[in-house]
Amino acid sequence: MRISTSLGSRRAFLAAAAALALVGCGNADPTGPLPSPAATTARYRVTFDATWSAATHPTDFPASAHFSGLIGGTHAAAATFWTPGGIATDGIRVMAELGGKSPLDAEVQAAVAAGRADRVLSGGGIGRSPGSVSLEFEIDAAFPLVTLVSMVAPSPDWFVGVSALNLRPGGAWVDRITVDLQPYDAGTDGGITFQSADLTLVPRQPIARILGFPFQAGGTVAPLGTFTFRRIS
Ligand SMILES: [Ca+2]
Repeated sequence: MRISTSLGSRRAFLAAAAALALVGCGNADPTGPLPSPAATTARYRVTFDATWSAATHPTDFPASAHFSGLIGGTHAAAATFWTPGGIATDGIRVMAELGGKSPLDAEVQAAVAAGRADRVLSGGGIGRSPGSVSLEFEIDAAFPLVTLVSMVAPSPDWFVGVSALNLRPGGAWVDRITVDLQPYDAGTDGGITFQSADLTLVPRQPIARILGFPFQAGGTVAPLGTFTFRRIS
C-alpha cells in the first residue's frame, strides 16, 4: 500500500487501518484465526436451517409448520439421551409430542450431576418453517459430544436432531460440520398424520427414522433441514 504524506490521505489510511483492526479482533469473527484444535475448551455456534416446506414435503404439509425450541446438552460417551432403536425417555417423549424442554433438561442436568454431561443446551425454535435459528455454547474436551433435538410441529411425536455428535474427533475440535436432519418417530404416539389426535403407545416402540408417509416424496425422504456447527473460538 502506498502511504501518502498528505493529511487527507493519511486520515483515510488511518481509518482504513482502524477498520481492519476491528475486523481482525474479536473471537466471534468466523474468518479469524481460531485457537489450537487441541484446546481444552471451544465455543460453537450451531445454526438450525429448516428447509421443511410444501415444496420439499408436499404430502399433508401443515399450515402452521414449525419447530420447537432447541434442547439438549454437551456430554461424554457415558451419557445417551436418545438413539435410533432405543426407547424414548420421558424427556424425549414430551419434546417430541409437545415441544416441551422439560423433563429432557432435567435428564441432562441429572447426567451433569453424575459427571456424564457438562451443560444443558437450550435455544429458540423456528416459528414458521422454512426458517433458521442459532445457538452459541461452550464445550469442554472432557464432554465433546452434542445431543440436540427439536419437535417437528404439529406432529404426533416426530422430531429432528443429533445424538452424541462428536465435535472433537481424534482430539481436535472441528471447525465446521453440517448434519442433515431426517425426521424421527419417538415411538410414544401412534398418530400417522401431522394433525392426528393423541394415541398413546403402551409400551413405547423404538425410536425410528420415518421412511414413508407423510414425509416421502418421489420415493425418498428429503431432510427437513440441517444443523451446522461452526467453531467461533
Ligand atoms: Ca409415532
